[in-house]
Amino acid sequence: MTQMIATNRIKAVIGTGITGLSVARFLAQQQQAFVLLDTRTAPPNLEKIKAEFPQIQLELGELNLNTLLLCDEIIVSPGISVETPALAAAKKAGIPIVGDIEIFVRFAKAPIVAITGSNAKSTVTTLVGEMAAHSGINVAVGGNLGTPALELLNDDVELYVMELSSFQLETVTKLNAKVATILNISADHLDRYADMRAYILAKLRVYFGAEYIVVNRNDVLTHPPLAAGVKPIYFGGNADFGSFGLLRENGEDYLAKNLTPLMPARELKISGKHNVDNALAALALGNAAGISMTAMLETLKTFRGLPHRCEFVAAKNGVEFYNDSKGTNIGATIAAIAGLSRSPAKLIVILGGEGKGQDFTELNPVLQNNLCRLVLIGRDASVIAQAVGKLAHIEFASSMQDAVNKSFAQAEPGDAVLLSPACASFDMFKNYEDRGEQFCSTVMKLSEAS
Ligand code: UMA
Ligand code: ADP
Repeated sequence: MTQMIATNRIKAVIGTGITGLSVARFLAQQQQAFVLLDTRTAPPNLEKIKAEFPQIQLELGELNLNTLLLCDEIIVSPGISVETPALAAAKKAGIPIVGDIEIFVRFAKAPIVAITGSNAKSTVTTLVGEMAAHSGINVAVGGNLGTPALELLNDDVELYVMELSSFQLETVTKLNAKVATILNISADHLDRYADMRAYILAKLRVYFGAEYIVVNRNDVLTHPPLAAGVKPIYFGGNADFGSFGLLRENGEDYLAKNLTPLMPARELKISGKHNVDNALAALALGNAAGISMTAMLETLKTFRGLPHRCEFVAAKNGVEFYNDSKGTNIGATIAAIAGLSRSPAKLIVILGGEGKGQDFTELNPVLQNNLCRLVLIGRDASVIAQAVGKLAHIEFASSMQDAVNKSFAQAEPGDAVLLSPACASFDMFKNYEDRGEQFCSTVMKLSEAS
């Protein structure tokens, strides 16, 4: 510390996860002095940090306000709230608190496509990234998607496509994106935010300083209250001027820009109506970012989506199985049910896990409008049953194998089985990938009647 105080400009980096490590590496490259803190006593990456930065002052456990007060800027990882008492006190004392995204914006030389929302971020970010790459643009894709922002910085990059979480946006002052979007808003992370208002305000920061903004026509919460002179581009709903929407011509639905058909919706390889919205959002973002329309449409005709997001698994005895294990909140599950429902055939939905205190009565309208049967798993199965019990035929299952078997037993040809839990997975599985993989492997083992 003494040595660093001599520089008179010290940064505090909070968190030793993948963001904190990327910030530490970036600061070291800049020859910028820093201290590293993590509230955990046994945080990740300790060995790496000690090997790469042997001189660094590392403080573990409760954040020490005195250390923070010696710094000229605090760079927090997204997983730690700026409301943490020591951080709030440091802020009150006038020390600026930023995140890795703010630092990234200071150094990024290429335009940024900034994508947030409660759901669909990873899908749309990947799609826009693939569209840009297909059109020959040297594109860097990351953020909340996995590769931390500072690891993407490179002077050769021509376009950054960034997935941003509300946690990352909280500490952004001005993103100055070429184009920014909030894809949709539904309840999530209410264990971190005081209420929905605080969550939405964090998301709205994505628009600060944007040249273009893309908003969801059917979700007013994605519209900035005062668009400060920026004309929004809409996606979703019926095609109209100034929008990317659906146009019906000769009995066929087309993805359209303004009132010009671009491609038939049936040529999309991603399933469900919500993925039509995702395709339209990607087109709107890509168009504003200057990606060639031909390349974007070609990408849409081959992009099969990410694993565990309404992914078609197999058909057994005429029953289709879909894995939407990434459906970890009610909003995602509502979209999956609405997108895959096939009345008069049935949709059997495997639902449940750790409910994160969500209000499952919000599922009632979508269950009422679609012919659904539920197979409930996990810790909060009975909470869900209580909330939706009057509206759906319900069975309980003790494992993924049991859930798949019980679903298959009640399915008839033409029906579909959807794993979309609306819950976190940690009560029964390692993570959402493990849950989805167990679903897929059980489905593949189902024997078909001859
Ligand atoms: N933590 C502490 N004390 C600390 C610092 C962190 O307890 O001092 C805890 C956090 O509460 C959290 C965990 O450590 O439980 C990880 O937090 P982190 O900020 O160190 O996370 P990183 O490893 O840097 O990963 C983060 C994102 N994680 C979070 O926002 C929690 C990753 O998104 C992201 O891919 C990565 O940066 C690169 O940008 C993950 C995520 O779950 C996928 N995001 C949430 C979501 O998508 O819903 C927002
Ligand atoms: P995120 O990165 O925001 O979590 P993903 O693309 O990983 O988004 O998808 C997460 C979940 O949201 C999946 O279950 C997926 O089926 C669902 N989903 C995808 N698109 C939409 C949409 N437009 N509206 C609501 N839910 C969606």
